[in-house]
Amino acid sequence: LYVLLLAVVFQSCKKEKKEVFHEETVQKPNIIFIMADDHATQAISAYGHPISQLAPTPNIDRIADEGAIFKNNFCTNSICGPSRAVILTGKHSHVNGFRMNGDRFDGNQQTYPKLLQKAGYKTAMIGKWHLHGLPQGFDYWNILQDQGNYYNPNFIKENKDTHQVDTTMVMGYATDIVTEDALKYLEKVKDEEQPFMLMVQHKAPHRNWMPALRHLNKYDNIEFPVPETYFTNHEGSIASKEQYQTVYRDMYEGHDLKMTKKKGNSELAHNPWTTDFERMTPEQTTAWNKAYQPKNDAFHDANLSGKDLGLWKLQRYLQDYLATITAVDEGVGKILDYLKENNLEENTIVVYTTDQGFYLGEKGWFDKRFMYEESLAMPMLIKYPRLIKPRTEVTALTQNLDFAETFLDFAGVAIPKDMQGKSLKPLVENAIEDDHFRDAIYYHYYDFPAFHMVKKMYGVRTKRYKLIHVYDDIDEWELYDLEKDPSEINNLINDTIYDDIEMQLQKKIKALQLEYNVTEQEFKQANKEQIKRSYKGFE
Ligand code: SGN
Ligand code: CA
Repeated sequence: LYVLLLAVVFQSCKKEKKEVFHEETVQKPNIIFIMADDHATQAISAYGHPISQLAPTPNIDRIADEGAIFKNNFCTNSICGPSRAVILTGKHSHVNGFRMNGDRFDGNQQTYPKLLQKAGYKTAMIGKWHLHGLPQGFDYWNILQDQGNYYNPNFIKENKDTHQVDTTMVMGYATDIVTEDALKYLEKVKDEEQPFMLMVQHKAPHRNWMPALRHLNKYDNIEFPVPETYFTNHEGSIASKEQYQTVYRDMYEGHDLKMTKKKGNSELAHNPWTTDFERMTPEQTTAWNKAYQPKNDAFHDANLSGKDLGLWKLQRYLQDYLATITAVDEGVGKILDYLKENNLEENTIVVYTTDQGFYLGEKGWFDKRFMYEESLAMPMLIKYPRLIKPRTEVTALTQNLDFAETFLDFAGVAIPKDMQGKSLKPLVENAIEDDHFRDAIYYHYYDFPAFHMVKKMYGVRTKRYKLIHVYDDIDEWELYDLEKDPSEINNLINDTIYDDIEMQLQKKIKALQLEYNVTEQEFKQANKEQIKRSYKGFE
C-alpha cells in the first residue's frame, strides 16, 4: 500500500510539473517597441548602405544579428503622426481618421496597447507621441510635448495621485532622458508577474538634428558619399520639381545647418525658430559653441558658392543627422544590456523601427512624404530569441500596418477582424514563403498644402514596380521600374513598352482600394486659396 501511495504521489507530481512546464511555454512575451523619428534605412548599418558604413549603428544592428531584418518594409503614409496612428490601430489613415500631422487622433478607438492591457499586460509609452491628444491604454506614460526639443525638452506626464496632467521642462538631452526613463520603467516591472509592453519613442534624428554634447564633433572628419541624384533636375515629375525640401535651397542655414553669420562670432544665420537654441543652459551653449565655432570659422574662410556650397551643406547635414543617431544607438545598447543582465532576454521581443524613411540628399532632399523608396522604406528589426533565429532576413512586402497584429499574435491575443494588416509572425518563424505574403502595398499621402509642399499622392508598389498618382492641384502619373531604375528618376508613364504593366498596376490599385475600403471621398482637391496662403509661409 505504501509503495502504491508513493507511486500515486510521484505520478501526480509529474503531472503537476508537466502542467507548470506547459504554462511556461505559453508564457506571454514582453514587448519593447523602440521607435526613432525619421531614421532612414540608409543610416542603419545592418541595412548595408554606404553612408551607414561610415556611421555605424552597432547596437541597433545587434537586433538584426540576434533576430530578423525586414528588407522590404514600408509605411502607408510617410509622415509622423499618421504613421504612429497606423502602428497603434493596424488600420490605414482613412480608417483610423488621422491622415496628416494637424489631425487629432481619436484616442477612444481600438489600439493594440489597449488590447494588450486588457489581456493582462502592463503597458507604457515614453517619448515622442505626437498625436495631439493624451495617450490611452497605458498604465504609465511620459511624453514629449509636441515635436519635442533636443535639449531640456518639456515632458507631459500624468500625476498618479491627483490625476492632473503636468508639463515640466526636464534638463538634459532628449534621447538620454527617454532611455533613462525606459530603464527606470524596466527596473520597476522586471519582477512583476504580468508581462509588459513598453514603447520607447525618440525625437532623434528629427529636424533640426542637434547631437548630444558628447557627439558634436563625431563626424567632423568624415566625408560622406554624395548621392548620384543630389543635383538632379527632376525631369518627369512635377511634384518633385515643386517641393520645398531641397538641402541646398530650403534648409535654414542657422536653425538647421548651424551656420553662423560671420567668422569669429557664434550668432546663428537664418534661425526662424529660436526656441531650440534658447532653451539650452549657458553651460550647454558654451560647449556647443566651442564645438561648432572652429568648423564654422573654417567654412567662412573657404568662401564657398554654387555647387561647392551645396555639397558643403550636405556634409554638415549628414554629420549632424548621423551624430544624433549615436545617442539613440547607445540607448538601444543600454536596453539590450539591461535585458541580458536581468534575465529578461529570452522572453522579450525587441523591435527597432522609425515612423517613416528619410532623404539623406537623394534627389537633393531632406524630409520624407514622397512615395519614393527612401521615404517609403521603414526599417524594421525584431528579435525574440525564443522564436526567431539569428540573422533571419525577410524580403516579403510588409508595412507598419502589420505591426499591431504582429504584437497581438505574439502575445496570443485574438486579432480583431477590423484590423487591416497581417501578422508578421509566420514570416519570422519561416512558416510562410516571403513571396506568398503580399504582392503589393498601398500608399496614400494627404498633407498638402503644408510644410515642404509635397503634393497629395497615392499608389502601389510591387516587388519590381511602382505606380503613383499625384493629384490635387495637378493630375500626374508616375511609373518606375525599380530593378532598372532604383533611384526613380526615369518616369515610364508614357513609355508604351510598359503599357501592360501599367494596366496591371492600375488594377492592383483598384483591388487594394476595395480591400481597404477606400471611398471616392478620399481624393479631395485642396482649396486653391489655402494653397496660396500656405505658399506665403516660405522664404
Ligand atoms: C517639423 C519640421 C519639418 C517636418 C515636420 C513633420 N520642421 O515641422 O521639417 O517635415 O516637422 O515632421 S522643424 O524645423 O520644426 O523640425 S514629422 O516627423 O513630425 O512628421
Ligand atoms: Ca517622423
